[in-house]
Amino acid sequence: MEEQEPGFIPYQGASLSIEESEECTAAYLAALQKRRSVRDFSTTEVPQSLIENLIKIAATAPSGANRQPYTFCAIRNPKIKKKIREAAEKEEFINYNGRMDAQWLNDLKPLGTNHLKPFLETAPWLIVVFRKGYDMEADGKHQNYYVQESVGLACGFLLTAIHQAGLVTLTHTPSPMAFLQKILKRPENEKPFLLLPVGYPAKGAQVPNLQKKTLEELTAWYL
Ligand code: IYR
Repeated sequence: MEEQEPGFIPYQGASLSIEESEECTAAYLAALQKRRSVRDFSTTEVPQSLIENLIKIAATAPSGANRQPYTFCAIRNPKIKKKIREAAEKEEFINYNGRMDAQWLNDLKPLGTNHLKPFLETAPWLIVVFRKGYDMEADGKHQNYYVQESVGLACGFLLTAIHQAGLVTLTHTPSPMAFLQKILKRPENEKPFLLLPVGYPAKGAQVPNLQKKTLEELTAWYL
């Protein structure tokens, strides 16, 4: 039997043949190529148990020193959603009317967005991800590491999980987002990172016809 280091356990990831890996990655690629940011939500309910699984999946992501420097606020309460929509639209109005420069506005044209964000009320759930620069513990502040990277990775896992669950979302960052901290009464060590409406797509939902970069554009090989 192999010697067990104290504090270590055997790695339990799947062991696949090359063929199985090829098949798996091809299937996963085909699935994720269908992922799109959707702004048109159905009001169909999504059970809390599903949201719980999505958050658990997000929390499997690696993080600096495994400190998981985030809080996921899952909001179904219509009054809170309304408050968030009103505050977000206020900021977005300023964004679209002076805060974003001409090039930015031009880059957004294909997306067909404006300051109105009805999805913040129609989507059955909003998940607001907060990043924690530090944790408050009984004996004071405890620092976190690579916070932006760690929270970004968890959000990436969350996005793929949402897609794989047959749900849709949209990475919404109604900058500045400080109002989220106030509305959700989050402590001083939590700063808003990302707002994700989560639900089913509306019947006939449409998305802009965008293309992803090719492998050649994205890759430099060193063989
Ligand atoms: N936050 C605004 C504008 C916006 C900015 C980017 I960068 C996008 O990729 C999409 C939108 C909004 O949500 O409308």
